[in-house]
Amino acid sequence: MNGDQFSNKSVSELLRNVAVAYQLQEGSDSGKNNRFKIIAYQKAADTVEHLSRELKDIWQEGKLQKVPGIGPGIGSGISQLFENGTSSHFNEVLKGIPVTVFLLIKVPGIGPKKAFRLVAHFGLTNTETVIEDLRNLARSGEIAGLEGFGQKSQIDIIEGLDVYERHDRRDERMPLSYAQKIASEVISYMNKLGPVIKRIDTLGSLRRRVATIGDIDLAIKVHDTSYSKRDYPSFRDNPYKQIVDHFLAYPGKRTVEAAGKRKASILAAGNIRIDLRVQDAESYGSMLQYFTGSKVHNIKLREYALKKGYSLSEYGMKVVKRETQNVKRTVIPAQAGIQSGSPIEGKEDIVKFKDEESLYAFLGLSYISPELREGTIEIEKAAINAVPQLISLSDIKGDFHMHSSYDLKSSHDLGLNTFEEMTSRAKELHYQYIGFSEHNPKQKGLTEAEVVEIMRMRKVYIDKTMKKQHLPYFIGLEVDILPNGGLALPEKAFEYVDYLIVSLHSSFKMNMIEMTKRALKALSHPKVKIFGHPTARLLGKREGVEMDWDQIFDHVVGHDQALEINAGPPRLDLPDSLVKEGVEKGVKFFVNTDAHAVSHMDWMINGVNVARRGWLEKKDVVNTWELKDVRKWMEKSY
Ligand code: DGT
Ligand code: CA
Ligand code: CA
Ligand code: ZN
Repeated sequence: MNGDQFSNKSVSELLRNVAVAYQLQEGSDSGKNNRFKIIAYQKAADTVEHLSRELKDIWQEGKLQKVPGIGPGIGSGISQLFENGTSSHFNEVLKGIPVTVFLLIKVPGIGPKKAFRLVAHFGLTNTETVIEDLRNLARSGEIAGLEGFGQKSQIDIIEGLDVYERHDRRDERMPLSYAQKIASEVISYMNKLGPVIKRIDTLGSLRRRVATIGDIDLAIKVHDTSYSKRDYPSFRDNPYKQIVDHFLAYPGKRTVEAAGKRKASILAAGNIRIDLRVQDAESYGSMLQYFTGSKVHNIKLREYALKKGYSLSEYGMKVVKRETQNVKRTVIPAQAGIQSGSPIEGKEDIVKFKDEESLYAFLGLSYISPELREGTIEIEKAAINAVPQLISLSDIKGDFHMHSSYDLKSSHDLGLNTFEEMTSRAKELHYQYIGFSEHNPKQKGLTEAEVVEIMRMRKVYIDKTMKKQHLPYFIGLEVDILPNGGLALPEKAFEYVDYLIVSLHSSFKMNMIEMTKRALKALSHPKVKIFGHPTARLLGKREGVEMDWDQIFDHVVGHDQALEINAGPPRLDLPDSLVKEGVEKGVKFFVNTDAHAVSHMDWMINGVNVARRGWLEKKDVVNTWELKDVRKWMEKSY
């Protein structure tokens, strides 16, 4: 028995486990009427976890019953525990559930029932290794075969384990795409509440589309309460409470961190924090703006507003100087098309905003997309109506980094799907052209002549296959950059491709000068049009290489070459900050997925998010251009 056993944290953990045990009984005879017990134990666990005093001290004073949420049943179990070091009351419920079940449910995406089935089926009873054991099973494909699990569920488990390992255990940030997935689940759950919710938006880093996310922030606009009761008599008096209560009952919730009248925070599995704020329609714009951040943007915006005589808060703007009344009167009518979101003057001289457009317009600024709100020069640009027209997913007309299953004896991995399968997905995505870029044939074991022949045959095959497909295509190839900057492809093979992507796949540890020289040498071949995933970073696993980016920018600008924004979640490379630096120097970009399967072609949105955070417009991204312009650009060589 260790002393920690009686800490608030241990007791709340135990109560949570009892709730899980009741959840596992649901659906069986003994599990009837368990709902109330589950909720009661979860509530008690939340209370105990956040008590400001030790529960044991309270018990010793005989005041256990005074703790809210601890009724006679749970109370007697806790008394037993403190008295005897164990509680027959709780043990009875927990009987027969392997301890590893309670470890597995900490992994996002694995609920009690799934955890129990995995433990039972695979005999996962070693508490030391259960996480590692599950990962190995998932990686070796054994989970997909289990009834009720399948391929998708197996991928979810691998992702969930990754987030558990990095976000929960090591306190690292989680990938945007994962945070977005969790947020979407919460949003669709919240929307079940019906018309009391008018809309839901993300806030914070999630809304700004930062590549990695600390916690998830959500905003809810409550339906206009003044007429909601008339139109929807079923509405309760307090829609805020209704929304917050519904949020606190989210099935994916593990613990409640905080609950207020118009806001609440919960933790989901994997230690993923979700913050929710509820606001009424007339002030929604201010709230959205304030909690979207970033902090630096908000500081700068506040300073900007102050100069115009307003003090900015999450509720609206207050006039701080008399003479600024004039500004207000002249600014509003001058902004065309903002009537719907026009500010409303409140009683206390506070100007409220229904939406962000009217808020920025009120300050004489054009709308600033959340992706730009990092406190660089966005406010200055908005003041002169010069914010960029950011690209969006629908602007993408093709993907130039795709690996098919065509076997050209490459030393890296092939894709899973055929040219036809990838083409057919491209058509569904309304692409107007595509480019194939398998890895180059390996150098060891093949003669130059053999490599050239492989490349010739591939071209013949692609031309023949694509003739029937009616989608314009480019024949590319992803070529390794050798440590000395040479390309892993014989010169004679170059005539069988339209373009080359050059990428770093080895020898990452080089000093900046050497690495820059190496990259510049690789980029010196006229068939090279794209520098693939330029920093070669792997998120959470490998830092990007050191490079003199200014030299790279200058080179590609001068030679009609482009840098890739690799949209694959493991990479997201170039990172947004370098994209922004590059575009300021006139660099062109491709947003590509590096798909090794048809399903990866949906990664494009990740790259578009990076592009938007890097201030890119259509003119900067080659694969948003018309086919004829892409062709012209591809054929340019120096
Ligand atoms: P994250 O969660 O680390 O990925 O980054 P953010 O930007 O989402 O930061 P978070 O969740 O702490 O706060 C959300 C936004 O709310 C943040 O960008 C700025 C804004 N904000 C304004 N005032 C405050 C404040 O007093 N406290 C916090 N936490 N946020 C504030
Ligand atoms: Ca956040
Ligand atoms: Ca937050
Ligand atoms: Zn690739």
